[in-house]
Amino acid sequence: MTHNVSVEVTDGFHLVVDALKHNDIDTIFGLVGIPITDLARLAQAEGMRFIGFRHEQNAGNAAAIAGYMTQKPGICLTVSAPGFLNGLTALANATTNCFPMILISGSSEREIVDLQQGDYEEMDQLNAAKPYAKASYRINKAEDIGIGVARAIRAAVSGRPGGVYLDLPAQLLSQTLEVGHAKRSLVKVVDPAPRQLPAPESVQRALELIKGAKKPLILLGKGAAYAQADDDIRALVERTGMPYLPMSMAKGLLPDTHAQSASAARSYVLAEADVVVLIGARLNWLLAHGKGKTWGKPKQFVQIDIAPTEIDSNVAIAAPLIGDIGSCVAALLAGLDAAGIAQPDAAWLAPIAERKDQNMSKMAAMLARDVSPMNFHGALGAIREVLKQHPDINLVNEGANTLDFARSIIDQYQPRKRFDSGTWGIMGIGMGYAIGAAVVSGKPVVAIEGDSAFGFSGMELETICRYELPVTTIIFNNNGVYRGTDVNPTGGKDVAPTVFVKNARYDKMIEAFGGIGYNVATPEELSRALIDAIAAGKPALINAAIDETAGTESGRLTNLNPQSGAKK
Ligand code: ADP
Ligand code: TZD
Repeated sequence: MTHNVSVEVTDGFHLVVDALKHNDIDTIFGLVGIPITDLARLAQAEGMRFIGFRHEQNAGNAAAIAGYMTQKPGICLTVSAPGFLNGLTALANATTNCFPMILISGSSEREIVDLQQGDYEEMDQLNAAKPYAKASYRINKAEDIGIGVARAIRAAVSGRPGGVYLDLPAQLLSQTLEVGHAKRSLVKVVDPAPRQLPAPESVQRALELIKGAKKPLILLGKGAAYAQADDDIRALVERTGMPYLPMSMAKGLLPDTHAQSASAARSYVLAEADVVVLIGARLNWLLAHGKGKTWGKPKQFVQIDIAPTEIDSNVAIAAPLIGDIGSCVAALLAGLDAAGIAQPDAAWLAPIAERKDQNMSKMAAMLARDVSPMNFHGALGAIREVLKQHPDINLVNEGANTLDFARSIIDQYQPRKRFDSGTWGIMGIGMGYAIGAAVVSGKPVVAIEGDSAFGFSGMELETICRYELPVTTIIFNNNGVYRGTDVNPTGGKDVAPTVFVKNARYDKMIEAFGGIGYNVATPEELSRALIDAIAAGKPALINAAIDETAGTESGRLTNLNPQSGAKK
C-alpha cells in the first residue's frame, strides 16, 4: 500500500475486508485493476481467499454458484465501467435464478462521473445495476462501510435470494478513519435469512387440497435444493407416498433412482395429475407456464414459496403457502396424520410405474447402442456409469443437446450437486460454476459442455490450472452450435452461422497451461479418460468427438424458435 496507515487510523480498503471477514465471508472471486487491486491484495494478506479470473462474468458466475451452495452471498470484485458491466451479466443471472451474490465494483470519481466529464472508466454504475439487481447500494463514507456491507448481505440472502450490487468509489477506499471508530462501525448481521413461518390456515388449506387429491404430484425446484431442508423434504415425499418430479437443479435432493421419482414418466404425470405441490419451483417457461398441452387435465396447485408475488403469476394457485421451504415443509409434515392423508392408490401409481419401466428400458437400449461416430447417448451412457461410482461429484452442464440429454441421462444422488444453465438457459456459466463449485466444496467437478457453450468461458482453463482445481471438462465436440453440418446456401467462403472449425482439439488448450488433455472418439475411450482424470484429481479436459449430424436445433426448445414466413 502506498498511503500511510498510522497506528491510530485505518482506511476504506481495510474496512471493506474487515466488514466481509466480520461476517464470515472468506472468499472473493474477481479480477483486479484500478481502483481495486490493493483491495484484492489486502484481502489475501488478511487471510481471505482471492480467486483471480480472466473475465469478470466468470468470476461473477463462480460467486453466484458459491452463494447457491452455501446460503452465504458469493462475492465478486471488479473494476469500474467495463469490468462492472462484464460482472453485471452474472449478477442479473444470479438474480434471475434466486442465487445470493454481491457484485462489488470500484467506481470512478463521483463529481466527474455525475458531470460526465470523461473520467477513466466513467459510468453511473449504481443506476446501471438497479434494474438487474435485487438491491443496489453505494457507500460514500468510510464510516458507512460496516452498515453498507451488512445491508448488502441481508438483501442478498433474506426472503427470495438474489444479486446485490455494491458500489465503492475510489476515494472511499483511501478515506481514513480513527481505529476505534472504525471498529465500532462494523456490523455483524444477525440471522440474515430468518425463518418465515407459514400462516396456520394456509397450511390447513394445503393439507385439505392434498387430502382430496386422487392423483397428487410433488414438483421440486432449485428453491427446494437451496433451502437445505433435505431431510424434511425427503420425509414429506416418502410419508405421503406421492410421486415427485425434480427440476434439473433439484435432481439429487432425493436420489434419481428413488422409487417415487416420476422423471421417466414426466409427460404422463404432468398431464394427468390433479393436485400438484410446487416446492421452490416457478411456473415459468421451464414448466410451460403451468398450462396448455403439457399440463393436460385441469389441476389445482399448492405452491410453497418465500416470495408472495410468485403466487398466481401464471395460473391461479388454490393453496399458496408463503414462507421458507424448511418451515413450510415441516408444517405440512406436522399436520399429515391429523389431516388423514393416505398414500395415493394404485390407480394412480401403477400406470406411472408401467410407463417408467417402458421408458427406462428404451433409454437403456439407446445408451448401450455402440454407434460410430459416437452420438450424445453413447457418450452420456459412458459418463453415467463412471459418475455412478462418484455420487459426491459436482456436475456442471450447459449446451443445447448436451444440456437436454445430460439432464435426463445422468443421475444425481446427492443434493446441490448439479449446476446448469438454469432459469435463463444461459450459455457461459460453465467454467465459472466449475471453479466456484470446486473452491467451495473442495470436491471434484465434472463439467459436461457443448463445444459452443464452452467457448463462452473457455479461457478460465488457465484459472483452473493456476489454482490446481480438480475440474474435468468434457467437450461434446460436434463442430458447431447444435451440430456441425449446416452449409452456407450461397456457396460463399464463409461457413454457416452455426458452424465451427472442424475437428478442433480442445484438449490442446488445457495442455498449454499444464493440465491433462484427452482426445476420445468412442464411449470406451471416454469412459477410460474420465476414470483416469477423476483419479488424477488434476485439471483435465476431454475432447469427445460427437457425430456432427447428431444434434437438433436448440435441443428440445425447437418450438421457441420463431419461423421465417418468407422461407423458401
Ligand atoms: P426451478 O428452475 O428449479 O423450477 P425456480 O428458480 O424457478 O426453480 O424457483 C425457485 C423458487 O424458490 C423461487 O420462486 C424462490 O422464490 C423460491 N425460494 C428460494 N429459496 C427459498 C426458500 N428458502 N424458501 C422458500 N422459497 C424459496
Ligand atoms: N448466448 C447466450 C449467452 N445464451 C444462449 N443460450 C445462447 C447464446 C443461444 N444458445 C443456446 O441457447 S444453446 C447454444 C447457444 C449459442 C449453444 C449450443 O451448442 P453447443 O451444444 O455446442 O453448446 P450442442 O450440444 O451441440 O447443442
